[in-house]
Amino acid sequence: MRANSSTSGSRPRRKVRARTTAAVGVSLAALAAGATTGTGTATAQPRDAAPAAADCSAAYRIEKKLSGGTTWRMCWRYDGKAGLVLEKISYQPKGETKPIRVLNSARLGQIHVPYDDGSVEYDDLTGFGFAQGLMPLKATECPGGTIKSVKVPEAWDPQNPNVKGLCTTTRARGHAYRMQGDTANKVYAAQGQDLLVYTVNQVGWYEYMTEWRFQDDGTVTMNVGATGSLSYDDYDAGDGRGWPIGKGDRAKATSHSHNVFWRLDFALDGSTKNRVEQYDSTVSAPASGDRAPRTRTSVTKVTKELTGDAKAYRWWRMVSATGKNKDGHARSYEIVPGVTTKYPGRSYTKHDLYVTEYDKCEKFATHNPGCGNGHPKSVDKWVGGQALKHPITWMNVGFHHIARDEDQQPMPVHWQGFSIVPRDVTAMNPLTPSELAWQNGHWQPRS
Ligand SMILES: [Cu+2]
Repeated sequence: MRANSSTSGSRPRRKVRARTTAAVGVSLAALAAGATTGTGTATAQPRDAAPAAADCSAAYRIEKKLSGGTTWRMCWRYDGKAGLVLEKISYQPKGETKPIRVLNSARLGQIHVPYDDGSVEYDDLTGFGFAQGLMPLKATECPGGTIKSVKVPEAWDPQNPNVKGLCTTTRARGHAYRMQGDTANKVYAAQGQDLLVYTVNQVGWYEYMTEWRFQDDGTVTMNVGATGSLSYDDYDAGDGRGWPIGKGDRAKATSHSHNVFWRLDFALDGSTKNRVEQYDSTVSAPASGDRAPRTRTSVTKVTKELTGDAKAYRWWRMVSATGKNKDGHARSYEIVPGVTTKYPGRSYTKHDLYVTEYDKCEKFATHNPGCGNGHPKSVDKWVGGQALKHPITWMNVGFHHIARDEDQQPMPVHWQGFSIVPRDVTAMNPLTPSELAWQNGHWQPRS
């Protein structure tokens, strides 16, 4: 089924196009915090499965040992609405004898696109064929990597449901660390390397790149990049406030928002019973006798479903129910929000983070189609005071797109996203060189 634009009445903006048509596009350039860029490449070939990871068949397995000695393993599948879904994601830095499970499942939860003039809004995943718009990638679009064939459910062309559209590759990240040693001629330095997993999905005039970046230091960054082309049908700026694109002042591109949701199902050390904590710090003026202001950090245990708002000096972490690192500290992953413009126009986009108790029918943050009658359709309504035994993390990252002349043509990729960063998953930097492995805690210099 092709994108259904009937909901926009006489002004369809989700233009239906043949899959062979190349799309072009525009978007503001603003790299989301946490995204690291790099240009280096290396081969990412499927390796022989370790027995521990062999819970999906070879065709659906992604496994890569990165140059720093870290191995990421996961399974993938392709959902008829969510598109790429990564499952059973584990991280094994050098020095760990077995993979450490991080996530049970990681996927998009919605791309919500409301237009500023109030004429229309889109739920791209659940309503406009995001998954069916999977684009085939050429080898040059997956440099140094492997492109897997994806069978698209409910493909628009049922005779040809297979699309070579899933790229796995590696990319250089630049310095992982640098440290001057005790002697002037000894420098400890390493270049980081990331595993990248991505697809491109066309929705109307836009193409969305869904990128998952698994770093050799344990960080995972998920980004959606909007590219393709500004919507041809959206140069009317019905509110008179769009941005003029092209000569003079006639063709005003209508401004709009892209509100992207991710759904993460953590399973640290293999258990979904993760604990949620929120940290807040307050800074107070110097007390008499102090030379500087004081900062106090406090933790709030989040035991019930949460509606969270990012702000300075606030962060959250998911804590393992069972696992500790070699220092005896509970393993956890910190949630690091990216740059966002929170859209206040809908109840579900009013907050940055939602943590809900697992319910198997709750798959999409808005316009959720899977639950029965009477069950609310959006994530904000699922936060209802239930105790968290199996918390599901929903992150909302918004971008207000006021088009600019540079958005044509094609539209430069605009990224939005966030990261999860290991906190005490290993006892030291997972990339620590062996000569420094003894320098843990309040160590004494050796003479
Ligand atoms: Cu846009």
